[in-house]
Amino acid sequence: MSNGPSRRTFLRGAAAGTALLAGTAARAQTPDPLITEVQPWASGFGDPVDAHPYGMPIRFEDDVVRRNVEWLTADTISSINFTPIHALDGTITPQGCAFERHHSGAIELSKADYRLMINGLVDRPLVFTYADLERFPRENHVYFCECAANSGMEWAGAQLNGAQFTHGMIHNMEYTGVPLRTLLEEAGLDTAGDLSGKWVYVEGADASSNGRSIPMEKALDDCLIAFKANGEALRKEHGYPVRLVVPGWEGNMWIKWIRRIEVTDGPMESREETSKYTDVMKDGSARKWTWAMDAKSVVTSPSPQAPITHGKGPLVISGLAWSGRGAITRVDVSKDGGKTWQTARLAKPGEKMALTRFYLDTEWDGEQMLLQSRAMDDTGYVQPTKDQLREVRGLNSVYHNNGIQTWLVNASGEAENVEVS
Ligand SMILES: Nc1nc2c(c(=O)[nH]1)N[C@H]1C(S)=C(S)[C@@H](COP(=O)(O)O)O[C@H]1N2
Ligand SMILES: [Mo]
Repeated sequence: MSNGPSRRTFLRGAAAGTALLAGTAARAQTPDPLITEVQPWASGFGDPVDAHPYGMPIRFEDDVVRRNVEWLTADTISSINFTPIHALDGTITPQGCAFERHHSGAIELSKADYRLMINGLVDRPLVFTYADLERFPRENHVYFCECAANSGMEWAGAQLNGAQFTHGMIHNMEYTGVPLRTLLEEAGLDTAGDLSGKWVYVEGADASSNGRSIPMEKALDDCLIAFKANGEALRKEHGYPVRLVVPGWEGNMWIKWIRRIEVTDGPMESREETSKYTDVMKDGSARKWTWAMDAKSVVTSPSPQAPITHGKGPLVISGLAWSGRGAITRVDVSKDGGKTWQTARLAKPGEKMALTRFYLDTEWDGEQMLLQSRAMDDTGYVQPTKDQLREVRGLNSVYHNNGIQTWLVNASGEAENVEVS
């Protein structure tokens, strides 16, 4: 966690009013018009307060947007786009740039038309309106949602050139909602009784329905029927007006536009949990359930879409780490492809099943780097290398790739997706 002597020099330099970084603007001999001349923004009025009833990012941030990869899916209806994680900081993902994954497009469903049914093995099958849901005690929690296919294109080798594309099927929001447990109890489920072998089957109101089975233990533990994210209503694309939040578990189970919860005697074995979202292993067999997302991390800057542009000297290396099994306790960063490691600084102590921001405040001597990050969680789990994963999983997997990512940063500060073995 030590920043070394150069960081102190840097701060002393700042206090003395000299250039922060070697050789640039502050040392220029010619006067800087941005300092010496009155600028247009200081000689007229800005926008009135009612110019933007709902604010959008300033136009200079136009490139901080979701992007899709055209060849990945046949069309943009059953498709995916990616969060611009290379351009964000902190941990909360603004809804407007949080990745989307739909199997039959994002539907428009109003609060007035919204209904949620609980049926199956309950004493009192119930149908809730949106207004009904608002009358149950609410909770707030920050959780990440990661699609099981995140990094799925990288199994056979480095493929997509950017953290947005290799790791951007993730978002992290503060959800407001009612515990699923509360609603199941309202429907008369005896949560103190013997529920062994019981499951819930959850489905959405869209044409795909995206039905999934969830074991009762998880359903009663921490699942949320959520209607707000980051303080405001969910966006249409994230399931407005109500979605299911399944902390730490693969994004596919986070049913959007949730319309029905059936208590069952066993898993439904739906399409989304049989032909999809299962893992092909090295020997060709398929592993049935892989729900929790194992600990993972990625350096978001520098990275292919966020090169170093400032030359030698102080460099902030930053990234994200998360674990579906608990809280991140430590992240190490390597500049030499995993030969040596330094422990990064966590911006805040890791929170359970939420993104953790890490920083390595360092010096760059202009040398080539093979940048990696390695996450550890409070179960003692250490993020594996891609080769360690492949020993178990082979090359034909799609989902659940949490291997260590490598960026080759060259002498001009540009970065590229590579692999080391
Ligand atoms: N009803 C419904 N729920 C759904 C989906 C869907 O297509 N329909 N896609 C799932 C998948 S595969 C993922 S990864 C997450 C993505 O959530 P997001 O669109 O908010 O990022 O929603 C899940 N819930
Ligand atoms: Mo997904």
